[in-house]
Amino acid sequence: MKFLFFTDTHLRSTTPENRTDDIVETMKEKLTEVVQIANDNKVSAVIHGGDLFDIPNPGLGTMGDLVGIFKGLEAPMYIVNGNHDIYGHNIATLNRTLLGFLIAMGNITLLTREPVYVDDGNVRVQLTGAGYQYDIDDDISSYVVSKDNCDVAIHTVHGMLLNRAVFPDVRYTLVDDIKDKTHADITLAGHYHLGFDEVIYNGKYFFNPGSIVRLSNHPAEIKRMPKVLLIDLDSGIAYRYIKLKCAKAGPEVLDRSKVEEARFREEKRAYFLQEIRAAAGTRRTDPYSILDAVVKARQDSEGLSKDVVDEVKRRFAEAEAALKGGM
Ligand SMILES: [Mn+2]
Repeated sequence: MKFLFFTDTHLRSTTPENRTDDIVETMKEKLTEVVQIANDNKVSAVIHGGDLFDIPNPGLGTMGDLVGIFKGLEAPMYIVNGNHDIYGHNIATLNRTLLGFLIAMGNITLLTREPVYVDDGNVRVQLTGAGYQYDIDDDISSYVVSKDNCDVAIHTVHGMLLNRAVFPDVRYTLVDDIKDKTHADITLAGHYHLGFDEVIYNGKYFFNPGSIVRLSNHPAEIKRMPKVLLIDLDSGIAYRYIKLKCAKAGPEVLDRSKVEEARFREEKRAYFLQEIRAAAGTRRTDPYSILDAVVKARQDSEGLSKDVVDEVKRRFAEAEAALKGGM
């Protein structure tokens, strides 16, 4: 029985400044190739590691064209939500997002701690998952699952799982922290776009093949080629990475000359304001408690300093004024 894993597609309608291609066309090609790989290998299920979308509610026209490509899949698709799929890093908002809508419609199945079983009569596989939530890396609980009534347990998470400590300022979880605790035979992670080389420990496997789209022009992203992971469970655990043939070399699609710190900050600010507006739209009565929740989520996940928080609050006041103006 085979499974295909890919992650962090960040489907979006607009091309980031630092990319020289048309990202929607590029994504169509990539998703088409992923569907082809899944069908050619006759996988039993496709698993997405989260951040299917770049924002919780992207434009339906473009997204219809992109998500529609998954109709070509001959196997069911499973997913965990990423931080970009939800509002304010809060999993409780999932039902208000496009991903939540697709799950409600039955197009994609959300993986949770409640196991789903895939059984071909030869191998019985348990699937569980933990989507992104602002406190996911506060402790290891989201990464640890039990294994019941199956041959192989696969657990999928969207969190900062790393094979070694690379970030001083960001919360993360190391494979070393969970490898003795989890009973999953295979742990699949999304979130960290660069991915890491698989870790194999006492018959347990830990993977993050990296995002299939290179959104930043970080030097490591320019070198990296997007890939998916094919897992074969017919006799033991075998796997191989498949590089996407349609993916162009980094220097062809990523433009270093447009590295502009200010522009990056502007994108982050626009994204933040969008979250505020969306939250204010449904809980209009108390925007400041929404602000506090969003800021706290960001503080927890990104370790924001007080200066940054104060600046956020100042900009919130501006945004609120704009909202009252009917923007
Ligand atoms: Mn992501």
